[in-house]
Amino acid sequence: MHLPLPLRLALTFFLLCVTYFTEAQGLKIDRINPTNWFVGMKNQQVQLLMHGPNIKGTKVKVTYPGVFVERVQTVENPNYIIVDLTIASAAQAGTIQLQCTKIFPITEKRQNATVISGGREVTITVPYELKARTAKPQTVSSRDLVYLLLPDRFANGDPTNDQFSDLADTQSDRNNPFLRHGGDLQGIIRNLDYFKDLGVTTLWLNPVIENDQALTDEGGTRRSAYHGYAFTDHYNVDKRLGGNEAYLKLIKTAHEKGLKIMQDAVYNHVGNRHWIVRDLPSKDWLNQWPEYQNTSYKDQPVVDPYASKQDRKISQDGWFTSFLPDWNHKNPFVANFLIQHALWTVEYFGIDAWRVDTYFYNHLEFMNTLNQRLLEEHPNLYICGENWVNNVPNQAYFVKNNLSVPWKSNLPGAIDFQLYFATNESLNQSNNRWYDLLGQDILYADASRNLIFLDNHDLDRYFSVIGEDFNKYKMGITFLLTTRGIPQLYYGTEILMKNFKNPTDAEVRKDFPGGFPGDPSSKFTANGRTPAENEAFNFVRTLARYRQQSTALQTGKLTHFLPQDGIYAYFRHDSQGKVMVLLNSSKETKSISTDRFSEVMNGVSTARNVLTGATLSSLKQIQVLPWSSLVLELH
Ligand SMILES: [Ca+2]
Ligand SMILES: [Ca+2]
Repeated sequence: MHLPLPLRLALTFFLLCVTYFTEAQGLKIDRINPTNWFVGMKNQQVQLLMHGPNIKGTKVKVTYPGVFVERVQTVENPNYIIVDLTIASAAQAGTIQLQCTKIFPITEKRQNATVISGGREVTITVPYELKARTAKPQTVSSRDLVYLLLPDRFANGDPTNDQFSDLADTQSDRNNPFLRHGGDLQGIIRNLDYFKDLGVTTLWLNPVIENDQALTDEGGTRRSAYHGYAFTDHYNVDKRLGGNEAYLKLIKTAHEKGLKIMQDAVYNHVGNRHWIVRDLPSKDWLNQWPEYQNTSYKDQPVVDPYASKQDRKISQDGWFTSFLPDWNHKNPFVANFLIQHALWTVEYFGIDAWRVDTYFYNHLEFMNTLNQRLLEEHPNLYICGENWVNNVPNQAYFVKNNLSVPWKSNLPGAIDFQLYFATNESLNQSNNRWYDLLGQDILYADASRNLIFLDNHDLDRYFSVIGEDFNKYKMGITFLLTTRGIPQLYYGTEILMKNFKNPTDAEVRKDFPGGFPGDPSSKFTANGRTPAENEAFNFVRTLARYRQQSTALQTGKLTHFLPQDGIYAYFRHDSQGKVMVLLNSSKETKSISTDRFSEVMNGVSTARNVLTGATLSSLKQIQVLPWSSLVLELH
C-alpha cells in the first residue's frame, strides 16, 4: 500500500507521540480507605484516602443523589489523592461511582528538549459502597463482667488458617513462645457458652486487625506480632484469625447469646509494614526525628505543669519501638484516617465498646476529638483508655475528672491501674490499701466507669503475684466482683493459670489448655479441670452469677468503713437490696461486732452467705476466718 506523503508524515508524527509517552498510560486506583462508608451518619463528611500509581492530578466526579465531591487534595506523594465527600442526610444506601479522570501529558522530543505536545484523557469508574447503618452498640457498664483474651493464644478453631506463605511471617509453632500458635476467632466462637456459663457478659480481645509484620529481633530472639499491636491494614482483620468474615460471625453469634464485644484500638503507633507507612503520603504522617527517638514511656511530662516541652515531646512523639512508627495526629489527614476507622469499625462490625491502647502517648486533643466523634454517633458507647501510670491524679487526668486543669479529657473510663496496685498491696502487705485508694475517687467524674482488674496481658499473672495462695485468690476475686467499677478477668485466671513475666511477656500469654488440637485435657469442662481448678472456677462463677442478679453489686452505692483490726468492711446497697462484704487480711480468725455499721444495717436481721448459701440468723457478731472473705446478702 502506498500512502500519499502528507498522510505518511502525519502517521510518523502520531507514532512519535506514542513512543515518547513518559507517563503511565493507565489510571489505576488500588486502595480506598475507608473501604466503604455509611448513609445517615450525624457527621456528613467523609474523607477518602485513594492510592494508586501516580494518580496525583486525578479529578473525581460523583453523580448520585445527595452525594457531593467537596474537593480533591494532593500530598507530596503522587500515589495519593484525598477526596472529601459530603453525604447529605437524604442520600440512600447504594453504590456510588467515583468517576476518576486524569490527563496524561503527551511529550515529544524536539531537537534536544522534551516538550509536552498534547494530552490524553483517561477516565475510570470506581465503585464505592454506601451502606445503611445497622450498628446498635450496647453500653458496657458496671453491670458487666469483661473477659480479656489473646486470640492467638486462646483456642484454635480452624487449623487451616494457622500460617500463610504470602505473609511476611510464615510461621506457626506452639513450641515457640514467640511465634504464632494458631488461635483464632472460630476458636472463640466455639467457646462462647464457656463465657456464658462463667457469668461473663463482655469479651475484650487483644487486637484483631492484620499484623503482616516480619519477625523482629528482641533481646536476641525472633518474635512474631502474635499480640496484634502492629497494624498493617486497618480495614482487614488478620486472616490468621479468620479475617473480616470470622469477626462478623463472632460478633453476630456473641450478640445472639447476649455477649458484647470490646475492641482494642491502637491510635498511637502502627506496624512498620503498614501499607501507608511503606508508601507515606507525606513524611509528616509520622512523628519524625533527626535521629531515632524512642518514647521515654513517662506520663509525668504529659501531666506536669512544670514539664519541659522537650520531655513532653519525647513522651508523646517518641516511637514506642523502632518497628512501631508513631502517627502524627497533628496532621489532619492522619487524624481523619484514624477517626474514620474507629467510626467505620463500630458501624461495619457492630462492636459494643473500645479499649484504647497507650493512651497518653497520643496527641490528647486528637483523642478528645476522636472520642467526641464516636460519642456523637453513639452516645452510650463505652470507651476506656490504658494509662499505665503510678498515681491517682495522673490516672484521673486522662479521663473525665473533677480536676481544675487547663486541658480536660472526655474519655469515659480509666483502666484502673491504681486499684490494681492497691489490691496487690492489700493482699501481699495486709494493709487494706484498697480503702485509701477508693477514697481518692473524688478525682474522677465517675469512677464506676473504671475498668478494674487483677491482671492482664502485660502483667504478672494474679495467682503468682499472691504466692499461689488460694485464700488470697478468693479474697481478690471477691473484691474484684463486689467493689465499684467494671470488673475484668484475664483469660485463665479462673483456672489458676500462673506465671511471672520472666523472662518475657510470653510467660503470661500461654495457650488456654484445651483450646488447641492435641491438648491432653480441656479446662473448658469440669472433667478436664483439677479439683483446685474447679474450686477456683466455681468460686468465680458463683460470685459472677450472683452479681448478675444483684443490682446492689452492679450499680448500688458503695459505703465502706475504716478498716479495723485487719478487717475491711463495705456495703453495696440500693432500693432493691444490701450486700455486705468483709475481707479479713490477717492471720487470725476475727469476730467483729456490727454495731458500727448500723447506718447501713438498720432494719437488717438475717443474711444469706452468697458463697455457701448458708443462712445467718444473728448478725450481732460475725466471725471471719483468717485470709478470707464473706459476702452476705442482708435481709
Ligand atoms: Ca487457626
Ligand atoms: Ca505518640
